[in-house]
Order: sequence, then structure tokens, then C-alpha cells
Amino acid sequence: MTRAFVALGGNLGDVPETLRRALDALAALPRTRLVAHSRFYRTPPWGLREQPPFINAAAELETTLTPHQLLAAMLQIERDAGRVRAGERWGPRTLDLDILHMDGEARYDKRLTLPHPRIAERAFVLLPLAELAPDLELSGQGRVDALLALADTTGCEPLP
Ligand code: PH2
Ligand code: MG
Ligand code: MG
Repeated sequence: MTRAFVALGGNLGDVPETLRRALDALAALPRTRLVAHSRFYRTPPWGLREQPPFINAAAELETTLTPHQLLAAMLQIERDAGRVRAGERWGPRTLDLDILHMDGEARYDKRLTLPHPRIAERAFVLLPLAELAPDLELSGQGRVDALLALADTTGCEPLP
């Protein structure tokens, strides 16, 4: 089994409900166990400012799926949540699932870069990830807790 960390987010529709369903769907994947998930955070939109706030979370999985199999399964969960990939980059979406890290995987190809290349600059990823794995070393970026200490978490709040 390989340990994997996944980011969840969205800002259209009933996002807490969508994220709960996505966690159930991840737990139901073949050859995969949902080990833990973080709290849900309300976070200011990053990248494209003029859009609703996001809800973000992170999950830890154990899986024997390959990175591309896991990615394909996650894209299907996004589609099942009504995700349409028509809008602009970094624009509003019902559900976004990103693989952040898989133990032993450092790769760069057309579809997938691991670790996810933009974790260090994103408080909305680091905050929930630090709940699960503060000591995780992201090759090329650093330790999650050290990256979080440098991140701007202004406006990020756990949901009650
Ligand atoms: N996702 C984006 C763009 N901007 N901002 C926040 N706060 N949270 C996100 O998940 C997010 C974002 C595109 O993946
Ligand atoms: Mg994303
Ligand atoms: Mg994505």
C-alpha cells in the first residue's frame, strides 16, 4: 500500500455536502482505504480573486492504485459532482480533487506532477494537510509545517 494525500476543494453549490460525498467516494475506491481527513476550511479565493470563497480539506489514503489510476478515479468523482471543465483556469468549480503527494513518487508528465508543484504557495492546501502530516517532506518544496509557517493564512477559518 502506498500513502497518498489528496486536496479537496470547491466553491459552487453545497460544498460541504459535495466534499462529504467526495470523501465517501474516495473511501469506496477499489484497492484504496481512506485513512483520515482534515477539517473543512473556508478560504479566500486564490489565483482569481473575483469568485466566491472556497471550502478546502485534505485526505490521507492508502492505495495500491497507480498515480494515473488514482487521478482517473478522482476525475470521475469530479464529474459525478457536476464538475464541468469549461471555465477559466483557477475559476469557480463544484469540486476539485488534486493528488498532492504519493510516497516514493516524484514525476512530471503531461497529466500529473508529483508532488503537486504549487503546495508551498497555497495556505488553503497547507492548513488542512498540516493537520494530517505536519512532518511530511515534499521533495523540492520542504516540510509541510515549515511551509505552513511561511504561508499567508489570512482569512482561512475552519468551519464550525
Ligand atoms: N482552487 C483553485 C483556484 N483557487 N482558491 C482557494 N481558496 N481554494 C482552492 O481550492 C482553489 C483556489 C484551482 O484549483
Ligand atoms: Mg486545484
Ligand atoms: Mg484540479
